[in-house]
Parts: sequence; C-alpha cells; structure tokens
Amino acid sequence: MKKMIITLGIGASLLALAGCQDKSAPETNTSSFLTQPLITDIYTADPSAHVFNGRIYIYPSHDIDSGITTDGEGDKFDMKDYRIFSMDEVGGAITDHGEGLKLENIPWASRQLWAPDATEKNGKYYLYFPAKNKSDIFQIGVAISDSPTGPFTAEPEPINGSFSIDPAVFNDDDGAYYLYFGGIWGGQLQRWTTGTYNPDDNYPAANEPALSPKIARLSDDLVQFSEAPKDVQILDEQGNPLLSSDTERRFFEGAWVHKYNGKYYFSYSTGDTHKIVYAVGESPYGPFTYKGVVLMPVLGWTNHHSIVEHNGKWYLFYHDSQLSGGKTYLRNIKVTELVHNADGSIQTVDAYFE
Ligand code: FUB
Repeated sequence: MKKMIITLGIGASLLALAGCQDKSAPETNTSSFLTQPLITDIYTADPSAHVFNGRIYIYPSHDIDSGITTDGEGDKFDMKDYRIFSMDEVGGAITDHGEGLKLENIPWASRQLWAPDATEKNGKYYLYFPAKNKSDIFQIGVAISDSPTGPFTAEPEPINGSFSIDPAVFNDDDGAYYLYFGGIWGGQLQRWTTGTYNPDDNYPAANEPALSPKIARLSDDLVQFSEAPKDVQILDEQGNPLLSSDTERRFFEGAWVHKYNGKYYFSYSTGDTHKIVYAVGESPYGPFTYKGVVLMPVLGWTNHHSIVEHNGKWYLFYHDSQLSGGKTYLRNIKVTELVHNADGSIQTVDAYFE
C-alpha cells in the first residue's frame, strides 16, 4: 500500500437533485458538481470497479498531460500505464497502489493504454486492456498477478482474435467469464466490419442497424477467447435493432454488464451524444432491449462508467473533466450511488446540481 488519499466524493452525491446546466463552458464552481474527484494528484479516467475479498478496487486509465493536443487517432490520450486504487467502502480513504502495469512492459503494444478492466479467478487476478499494436491497430491484452493491486505481468501477445477497445469482463453466477469489447470512431470497431482489419472506416448507412459491440466467452485460463466474438444485439422496444442514425441510444464505446434480480444489464456510452445508457436481457449474450439513461452528459466529451454492488448498495463509478477545467483528455474519476427502482429500471443520475 503506497499512500492514503482522502475522498470527498459520496457525501455530495447523496444530496442528488435532478437538474441540467450548460456543459459547453469549463466548470469552475465545484459545488455545482454532484460529486467531487476521488483522486486529485493525477488524472484518472474510465474507472472499472470491482469488489475482491470485500474491498473495492478501481482500475482506471491514467490520463497524462503530455502537451499533445491533436485529436487524430486519439493522440490526445497519451496513456502509458495503469494505476490501481482501493477503498474499504465508498466514502472511505482511498489507497493508491501505484503502477500495476506499464506500457514498456507489454511486448506487443506500442501506445495508448485505454480503458481497462479486471477480474479474479482461483486467487489470480487478470487485467484486460486495449492498446495499439506495432501496426497502430487496437487489440486487447491480458496481464496476470497474484494480487488485485499488481504488479501485473502481460502475456507476450494480445488475445488472439481480439480487436478494438474497452474490454469489460463479466463473471456470471455459473462460473463462466465473458469479455465484452468495442468502440467506434477512435476505437476502430468500424474497421472490422468484414471480419479483418481494413484501414478505411466503414459505417452503416443511417437507416441500417448500428455497429454492435462484441462478446466472447473466455477460456478456462482466462487468457484467450474460447469462441469467435459475436455481435451483442441492442434492440428498441419493438424488437428492432437500434439504427446507426439513433445516436442518442446506439452503442459507441465503454460496455459494462451487471446482473440484477437475475437479469443482465448491458450499459454503455453513446459517445457523441455523451450519455451512459442501458439495455436489459435474459442472457449474457443478449439480445438486450434498450431501457433508458444511466448517466447524463458530464463535463468533457467522453462519458465512461462501471457499476458495482458493495455492502448491499449499488454504485456508479464515472469520470468527468472537473479537475482540468473541461479538458477531455485530462479526466478524474468519481462515484455516486445508483438506485434500481422496484420495477428493475435504473434512476437516471445527473452529474450536476441544478
Ligand atoms: O480513455 C480513452 C478512451 O476514452 C476510452 O477507451 C473510451 O471509453 C473513452 O473514455
């Protein structure tokens, strides 16, 4: 354990009020934010939270102020390592465990350690992460440790058959582990529509089904896919696939799955419309039917989350750009309580006070 950081986050969130606000200008009034940053000495984003042995561990990505301001191919996100954090409970002191994995120790990767996730099996811990390979194509790797805090040792090659970004691992009650992944635009999912990488972007027409995120069951040793990745179908209330033009609801990036009352909740970012939304299904493979909004737009362009249960309450981990005054590539992680209604629907979180 390296050092303790005091968190300010949850207190304000428990006073949540619905509201809306102009998000176009950098925010300076900290009291208007629903919650405060969990980590303030570095920039952190894309928080994947899990409970291991009763403690909450957070696996965020690490935004670095590198001075790169060009947007092309996600260059602004100059991410070179993963830092790991933990806490006894939401609202408690946060422990910074330092670097769990560094870019220079991943043999196949060249740059851009984007949003990771982690899981545990038989006392070993597995960190899944996207990175660009030496040909500048995103793939997904896995690194293993005997401790949830690392250090993690990367497998020499990316997961065979993996592509795109934002892995999210889901451990079902029957012992099966699944990896969800994918992201359009900078995440390159649109370059895999034929099954192999094509450097040209290939988006469906407006009236065609949107590009689907992917799922693959993991092998018993959790380091490979045990099946070819399949499409995750997201349907509207009439059972039709969400269309490419439906930017308020279609998948963009940042998949996450949690199980509540026996149902599978598939949540994700809508990217250019800046929301976290969710859809519900009866199987980890889907199909999932669109239900509504989990989190309204936050300060900064990206929106990325995870959902975890701890001590009988559900929590939404997310990020915004409060610390950097609105710079999308310099973000900070946050947490607030998430409430499921009696009918299974999720109460929408607004990231701002009115
Ligand atoms: O942090 C880099 C990328 O930005 C993530 O992979 C996306 O989900 C978005 O948050």
